[in-house]
Amino acid sequence: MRGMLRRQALALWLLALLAALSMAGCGGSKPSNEVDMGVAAFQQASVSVKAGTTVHFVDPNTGGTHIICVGQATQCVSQAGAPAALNDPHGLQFNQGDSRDIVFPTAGTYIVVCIIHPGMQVTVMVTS
Ligand SMILES: [Cu+2]
Repeated sequence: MRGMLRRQALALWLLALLAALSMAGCGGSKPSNEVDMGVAAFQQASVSVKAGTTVHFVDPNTGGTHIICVGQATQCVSQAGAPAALNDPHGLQFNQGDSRDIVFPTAGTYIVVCIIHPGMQVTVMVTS
């Protein structure tokens, strides 16, 4: 009887430890394919995804209006292999609260800029 109680206590302790570990693993951290927009800056400098998978662009309710595209500085410059939505010369507008999953079909390195906010850019590295 004593031994059984001890085993149960040990099992409970292990369960608690596992729960704590799994919560630590996702304690507020974002998915690795997520790019967040602040008021005037991307919150990540770079993101890496596999070709054919999505980058999750999020403009939170506390963000701002952004117009993003593949480009340089505050200009859209189309690039072979970039997603069509981001190769648009007018860019893709995000308003506060918007989020979009954009598929990057082709391996390469793409600089995504915001044409409203100078210096707002994120490097998307797409691996094969
Ligand atoms: Cu912006």
